[in-house]
Amino acid sequence: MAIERTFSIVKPDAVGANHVGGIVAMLEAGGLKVVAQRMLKLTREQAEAFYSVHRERPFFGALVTFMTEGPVVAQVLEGENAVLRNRELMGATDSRKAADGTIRQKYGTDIERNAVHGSDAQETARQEISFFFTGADLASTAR
Ligand code: 3AN
Repeated sequence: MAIERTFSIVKPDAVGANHVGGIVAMLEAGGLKVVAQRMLKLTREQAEAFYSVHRERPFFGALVTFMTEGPVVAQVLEGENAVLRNRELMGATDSRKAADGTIRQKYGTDIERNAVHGSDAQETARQEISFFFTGADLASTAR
């Protein structure tokens, strides 16, 4: 099994509701290890850049407003098949449709306020990790 890294964000809804610990507990119980983590409040420019793939979508403005309403926790997670494993633990994008036992079902509200972000592929994970973390942040966690 391949040990991978993926990128995760605990979104402002979940940080504001004090669910950071609960979410980290679910990630860890699911086999993922937090190897880097920082809290920050995204600027509008950062949120627009991070979600630039969605720039033309009708929900883009609302998504950026939501992601900047309060602090987020950005994380690098490591484990076997980490990208896919994290997607499984997160559940469906729309919290109303997410399966029982998933993070989005437990801590999210709807398709926008869905508690967590997780990379959708290894290449995206690499890009998203480098958006938020420097080599120095990650150096001490090298295996
Ligand atoms: P995921 O986060 O599950 O990979 P994406 O990449 O399709 O989902 O969407 C990125 C983010 O955009 C979602 N996490 C969600 O917050 C928001 N989003 C996606 N579709 C919608 C929608 N129809 N209305 C509002 N927000 C949406």
